[in-house]
Amino acid sequence: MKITLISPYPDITSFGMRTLSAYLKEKGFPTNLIFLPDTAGDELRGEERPRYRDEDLNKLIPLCADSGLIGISLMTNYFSSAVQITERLKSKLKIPIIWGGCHPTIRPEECLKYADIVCVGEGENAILRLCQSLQTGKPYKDLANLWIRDHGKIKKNAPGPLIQNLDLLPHPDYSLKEHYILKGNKIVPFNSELLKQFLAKGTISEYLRMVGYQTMSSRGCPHRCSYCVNWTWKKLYENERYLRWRSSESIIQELERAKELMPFLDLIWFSDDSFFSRNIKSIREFGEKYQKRINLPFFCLTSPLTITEEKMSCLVDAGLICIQMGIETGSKRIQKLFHRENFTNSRMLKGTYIINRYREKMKKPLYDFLLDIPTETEEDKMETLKFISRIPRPFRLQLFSLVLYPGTELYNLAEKEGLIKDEKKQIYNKSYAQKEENYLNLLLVLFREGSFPGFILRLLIIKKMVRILNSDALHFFWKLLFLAGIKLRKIKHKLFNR
Ligand code: B12
Ligand code: SF4
Repeated sequence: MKITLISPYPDITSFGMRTLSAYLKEKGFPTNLIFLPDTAGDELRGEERPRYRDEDLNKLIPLCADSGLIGISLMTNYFSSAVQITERLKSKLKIPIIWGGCHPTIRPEECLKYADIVCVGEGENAILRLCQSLQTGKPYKDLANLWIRDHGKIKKNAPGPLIQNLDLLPHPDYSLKEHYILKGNKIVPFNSELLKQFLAKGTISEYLRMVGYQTMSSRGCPHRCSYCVNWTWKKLYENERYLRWRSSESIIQELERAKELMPFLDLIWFSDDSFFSRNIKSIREFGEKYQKRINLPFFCLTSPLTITEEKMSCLVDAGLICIQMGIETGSKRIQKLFHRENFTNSRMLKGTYIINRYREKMKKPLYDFLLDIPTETEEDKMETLKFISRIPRPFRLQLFSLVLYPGTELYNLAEKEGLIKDEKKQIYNKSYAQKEENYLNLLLVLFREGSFPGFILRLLIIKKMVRILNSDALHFFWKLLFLAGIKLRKIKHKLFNR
C-alpha cells in the first residue's frame, strides 16, 4: 500500500513529514512526497483567499490515485491550504485523508470537518498502525493518537507514549525517489537542482546567502512561554519526559548522509527550539565530532537562560557562524505575562555580550522581538526600545508581530478578555510580518540592522515626543510610510534577488 504525504509549506524542509516518510519506508510502506509551497501563506494580511489555482490542484489527482492513504501536514497559517487540497482530492478520489502536525494537534475537531482522520501529537507510530490496519482490513477506530469521524460522531483516542529514544527513528527522507513539487503551474519530480534552489530560499539560507540543510537534534523545549504551542503539547504529554535529545552520533550520521546526497550544501541549520539547553558535556562531544566529520559552518538557536561562555566557545570552534536568540520584550510586565520572569533584562543583556565576544568570527546575530502584544502599553514598548539601545552591535533584529495561536495560554487569556473578534483575520490568515503601523514599530524597523548608535534611539523615545508621534492622529502617516517601505523592499528584492 502506497502512502502519499503532502506539505503545503513554502519551506520544503518539513522535518516531521520527511521523518514520517522515512519511518513508513523502513517498515515496508512506499511513500510519495508532494510539496505544494503555498507562497501566499507567508504574505497574508488577514484576508481569506484561495491558496492554489484549481488547475494546479487537479494535477495532484493522478499522483494520489493509487494511494491507500493520503496525509497532509499543517500549521495554523496553512489551514486554508489544507482545506483546499482536501476538498479537491475528495471531489475526485475515495481515499481516506489524515491530517497531522501542529494545528490538528491543537484543534482536532475543527480539522475533522474536512479530514477523515486527525493525528493528535507525535505521528510515527500512529500513522504506521493506521497503515497496517488499512492494509490488512483490520478496524482502526481505537488506535492511539487518532481522532476519527464516525457516523456523525467523533472517536477520540488518547495519545500513545512519546518516542523517548529519538535515535531509533530513521533520518528524514531526502531520497528524491517519488518526491514531487509544484513549480510554476506544474507538479514536477524533485531533483537535485531543484532541491538546491529551494534549500537556498530558506529564511536562514537567504540571510546568510548559503545553501542550508535544516534539521532538528531534539524534540521539545525546556521553557513554557505563554504565547507558544509547546504549552499545549506539554499538557498533552503531562506525565512524560517531553524534552528529548538525539545523540551526537545520530546527528552526525544524518549530516554525513546529507552531505553525500547534497554535495552543494554549505551550511547546516539546526532549528531546535534551544540547541544550547544541551549540557556542556554533550556540546563538547558534538563539537568535536562535528568539526572532524562535517566541517561546515552551522547556525543554531539559543536562549538567554542556556547560553554560557563555555558552550559558545566550544560551538564557535566547531563552526558556529550565526546564532539566533529570543529576547521578545524588554518590559518586566510583559516578561511576566509571557512566563519569562527569569529572562531578566540583565540576563538577556549578558547573553548578547557573550555572543558579541565572537563578532570577529561570526555573522551578525539575530535577536527575536515580539510586537503588537495585546495589553502592551506605550511604556512597555519604550522599555523594549531602551533595551535594544543597550545591545552591543553588530546585530539584526527579527521583528515578529505576535500571532495568538490557538492552544497557547495567551490565546486563552485574550479570548477571555474578548480580544479575539475574528480568528480567521487575526490568527489563521495573519502573518508574523504584518506589523501595526505606528511610530514605535517604525523605530524598531529603522534600528533593525543595528546601524545607528543606541543614544539616537534613546533620544527618539523621549516621553513627550513619543506621546505626540505615537498618537492616533498620526496613524495614517505611519501607515503610508510602512506601505512605502514594503514597496521599496519588494523592488529591492526583485532587483538584487534578496
Ligand atoms: C523548524 C520550524 C520551522 C522552519 C521549517 C518549517 C518547515 N516548513 O519545514 C521554518 C523556520 C521555515 C519555520 C517557519 C514557520 N513556522 Co515554524 N517551526 C519550526 C519548529 C521549530 C520545528 C518543526 C519541526 O520540524 N518539528 C519536529 C517534527 C518532528 O515535529 P512536527 O513537525 O510537529 O511533526 C510531528 C507531528 O506533528 C506529526 N505530524 C506532522 N505532520 C504530520 C502529517 C501527518 C499526515 C501525520 C499523521 C502526522 C504529522 O508527526 C510528526 C512526527 O512525530 C516548530 C516548533 C516545534 N518545536 O515543533 C515551529 C512551528 C511549527 N512554526 C510555527 C510557525 C507559526 C511558523 C510560521 C508560520 C511563522 C513563523 N513564526 O515563523 C513559518 C511558516 C512556515 C514556512 N514558511 O514553511 C509554529 C506553528 C504554530 C501553529 N499553531 O501553527 C511552531 C509550532 C512554533 C511555535 N512555537 O509556535 N518553522
Ligand atoms: S523558548 Fe521558544 S520554543 Fe520554547 S517555549 Fe519559549 S517560545 Fe516556545
